[in-house]
Amino acid sequence: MKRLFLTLCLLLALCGLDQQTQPAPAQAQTFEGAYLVGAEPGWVPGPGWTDVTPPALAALGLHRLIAADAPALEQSLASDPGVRFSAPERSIAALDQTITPNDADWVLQYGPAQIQVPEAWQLAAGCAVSTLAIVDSGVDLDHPDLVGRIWFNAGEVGGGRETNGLDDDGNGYADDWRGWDFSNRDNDPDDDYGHGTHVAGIANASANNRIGIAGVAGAAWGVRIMALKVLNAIGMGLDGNAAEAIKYAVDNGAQVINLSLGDPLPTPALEQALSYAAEHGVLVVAASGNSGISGVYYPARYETALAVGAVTSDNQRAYFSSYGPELDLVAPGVAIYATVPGGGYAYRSGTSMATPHISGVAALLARMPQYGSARLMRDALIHTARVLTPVDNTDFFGFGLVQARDALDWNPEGAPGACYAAFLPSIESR
Ligand SMILES: [Ca+2]
Ligand SMILES: [Ca+2]
Ligand SMILES: [Ca+2]
Ligand SMILES: [Ca+2]
Repeated sequence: MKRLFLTLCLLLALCGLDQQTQPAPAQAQTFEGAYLVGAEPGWVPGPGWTDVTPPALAALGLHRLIAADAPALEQSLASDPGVRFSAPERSIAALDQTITPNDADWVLQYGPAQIQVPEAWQLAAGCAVSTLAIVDSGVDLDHPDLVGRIWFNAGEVGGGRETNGLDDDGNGYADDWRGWDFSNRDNDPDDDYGHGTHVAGIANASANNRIGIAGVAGAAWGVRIMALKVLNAIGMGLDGNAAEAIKYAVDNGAQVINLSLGDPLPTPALEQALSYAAEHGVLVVAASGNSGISGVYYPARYETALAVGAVTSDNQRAYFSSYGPELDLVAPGVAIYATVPGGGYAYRSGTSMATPHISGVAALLARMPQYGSARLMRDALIHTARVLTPVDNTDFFGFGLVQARDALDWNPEGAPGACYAAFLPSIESR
């Protein structure tokens, strides 16, 4: 039998570039409790009111009035013949559908805003659950920004089933209550290398929990990471194990699979596994490679994968991003700040980091009934991408930069956007 045990090279990660900074917001002057009055020319307010009208408002025939006990004085305005109307000054809100999460390090994250993620969160509240499989070096399951975003296997949880040595749900794996380690053949897919934890955080770290970062899908209730370890403590693995992990993900309910790994050579085992995923409606999102030259890596290169390249914060191709006609989309992948094992955070760069920006959006799509298949998710992502193609560089950018909000809003079948009405109750202003 022909041996197909190719070694998968990790699409790694240069790190530690410059930190991004943002100016502090200006302190606004407030007029809470003020009244706005429209009055005849030459009108002056009665006793008890202080007129704080700026010239531009006065030119509109308006007065801004404040008083220590304004409600008690309101009647005097209503009965004043020189007053055409009066009303308490009201608050108005921006209508750009942007949510600013309260995570401490949000200011260090340029990626989500670059691909419309805050706008998308308003569309993606309240929907069904979805599961995103991270086939990688494992995940730090105890990381404070990931705990609560991890998938558990209901058939292996409770009553001691986690540790009884039995395959309680009959899926072929004993005690696989929180994913599986295909690299060491055990039930603990913890991350001893650090790559998978970073990828998982980009896609789905808890948003709006005040700490660390906000993952792309991290503000949406019910998005879970299935931790499947196939890369070992030095970031290497076997394509047979990765194929097995993909089969596991499909069979155990994942709708989206993130593959931030690959190799320049074809891998028929992964091609077969990707076909299995496609047949079952599961979307596979894969990194294009970090060679910096033409030639998309496998398995991203297969038609059954959505191949993802990396761009900078200026939407330029990252110098390392492998390109070619098979490239489908691009996403931010340079100096990405995200979770690392041990509860920390770090910067990393790579097409590995671009890929979970898109698998995270796909995990949001997967929760909406109108995107119930890999084909529809793929079409939504591709047809709404922002074209980044000056002249004829489609090989660099594929269909362009993923746009989370537009993808969620694409709605190809004309079915109702079932999740629009529900706003995210966990989001609060800073
Ligand atoms: Ca089992
Ligand atoms: Ca068990
Ligand atoms: Ca293990
Ligand atoms: Ca967070």
